[in-house]
Amino acid sequence: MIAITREVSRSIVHCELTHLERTPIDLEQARAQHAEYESVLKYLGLAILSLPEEPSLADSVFVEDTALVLDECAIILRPGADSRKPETESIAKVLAPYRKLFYIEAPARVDGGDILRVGKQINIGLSSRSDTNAIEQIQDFLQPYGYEVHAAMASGCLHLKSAVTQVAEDTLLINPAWTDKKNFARMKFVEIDPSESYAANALLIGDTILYPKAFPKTRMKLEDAGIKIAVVDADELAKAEGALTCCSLIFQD
Ligand code: CIR
Repeated sequence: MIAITREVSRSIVHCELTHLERTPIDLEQARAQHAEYESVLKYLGLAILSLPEEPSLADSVFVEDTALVLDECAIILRPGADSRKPETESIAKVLAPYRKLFYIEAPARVDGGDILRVGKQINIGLSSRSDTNAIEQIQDFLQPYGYEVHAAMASGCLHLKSAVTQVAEDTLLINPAWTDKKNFARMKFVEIDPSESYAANALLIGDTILYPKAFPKTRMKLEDAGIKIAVVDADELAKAEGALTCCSLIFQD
């Protein structure tokens, strides 16, 4: 398995913010935490394809928003924020040797953070960054490969994956205030602790999740559910509204 990552941009202080107030971000600390994230991925057996910094693209560390990579193909997305649209060009070049590429055409918009794949089910959040035009294009691209593509409600948060992520083959971690369990038939759920609103974003690799240090109460619930956890400190990029799934694109080489 390969994980594409990208060094934190020196312009991260100018990142897009939707639900958070701007607070100072320590670049060195953000880079150190990002390096720790890459080491944990490496420890879990992934090969890291680490891309150089994009000095003028503030949010470019959040590579997840630029593409959807599946076993059969990859879709180059069209991020909802204008400042982020140029991020896709270099990612398309990196993915081209590995996958047949499809491209979301303007004016459709979709961020990878809104796309939750569970097996052959692709759930896409209708957030402020993603629209139904993009969902229709993704449906057309993926129908020949047997994927079912559905819209899912997400409100009060930046992306669908701020509200729900997969933590085991049959289990989702969910913040029910931001999305509805009814979107996800046949799955079991672990609910976040209500005092930890941002706790629903975990990154599943094999049978282990990477999980932020910042949410100990929800972590206890995950441990009680028998989930294996590798804890990482992700506080600095959380100030840019980034979580753990956002910082990589993971696929089978
Ligand atoms: C943005 O607003 O686009 C960035 N500051 C954060 C993006 C986080 N990405 C993600 O959750 N997939």
